[in-house]
Amino acid sequence: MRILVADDDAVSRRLMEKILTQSGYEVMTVADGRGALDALSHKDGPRMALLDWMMPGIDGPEVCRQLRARQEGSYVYLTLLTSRQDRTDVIQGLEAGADDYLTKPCNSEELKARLRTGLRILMLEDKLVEAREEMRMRATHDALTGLLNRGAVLNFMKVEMARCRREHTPLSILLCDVDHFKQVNDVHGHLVGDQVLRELAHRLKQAIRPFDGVGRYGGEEFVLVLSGCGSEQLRHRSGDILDAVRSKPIETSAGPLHITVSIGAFTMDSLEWSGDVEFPLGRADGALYRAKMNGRNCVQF
Ligand code: GH3
Ligand code: MG
Ligand code: MG
Ligand code: MG
Repeated sequence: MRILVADDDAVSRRLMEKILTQSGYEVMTVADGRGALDALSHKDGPRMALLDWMMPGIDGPEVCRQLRARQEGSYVYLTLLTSRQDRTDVIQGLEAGADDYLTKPCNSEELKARLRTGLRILMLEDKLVEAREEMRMRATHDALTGLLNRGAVLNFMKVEMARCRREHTPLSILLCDVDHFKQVNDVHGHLVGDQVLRELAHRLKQAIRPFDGVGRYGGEEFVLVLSGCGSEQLRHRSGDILDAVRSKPIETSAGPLHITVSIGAFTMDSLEWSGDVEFPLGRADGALYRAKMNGRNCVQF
């Protein structure tokens, strides 16, 4: 674990460095609050810091205050070091955002024990961040395919529609439905059906650009949002998507399966449409119906 020591007194700095290095910490030292803020604001900066209270310029509590005010970055465990023993100071320090404080000269065993507490808190903090991220992923992604789920892709579509309207650029949406998918399930079973959906999702994701969106709309239906894609471009791009699916069979535990999709596409070139997603989805759905009627494995606009 890396730790930052900020102290304007060179002797204190060296003493701390010695104690901490002996306990296995990788120590970084700075002589003032500005240096501490710079080091701790860095993306890969230390996650623990011992901050002298009194330093010229920015003092220890002010470092705490400024660090806590920032929105980004990982949590840093902050310990203030003070030679003062006044209780109001301690309260001030903690209110400024310090996690702990120690009075100088400090006992090296106490220092180590308190830093171990800090390490435990950082571990809990990391677990919390991880759990929060996983919850966010689960709320917005489909468990089977890993694509955006219905709610999230419709939300993406709404945001893109607003942006394209603002910037006067076109936007295309595609509804993509697997042809005769029920047969895959009926003949080979649901697990094989699931394998097909997963690979299909992968191919669709590969076929779009990083700033486009793709999500699972329902069962074996996907929705793609192609930002900046007008009707001319859409002809090529939707053909590419058909090809991405059908160009080679999908490997499953029941052997390779030749899968095709039908696509209903709709482009919003005009600025006249209202902002809701229902209208373009309805139009794409109508086009998808025509694609199915037309014999499947094709795009209709
Ligand atoms: P069409 O070409 O007209 O679209 O025919 P289809 O058989 O694909 O259409 P239909 O709507 O009759 O069947 C869709 C099937 O997709 C039925 C449903 O059991 C299956 N399905 C939906 N979600 C999943 C899933 O998550 N896994 C699997 N294996 N099958 C699913
Ligand atoms: Mg000092
Ligand atoms: Mg369907
Ligand atoms: Mg289908």
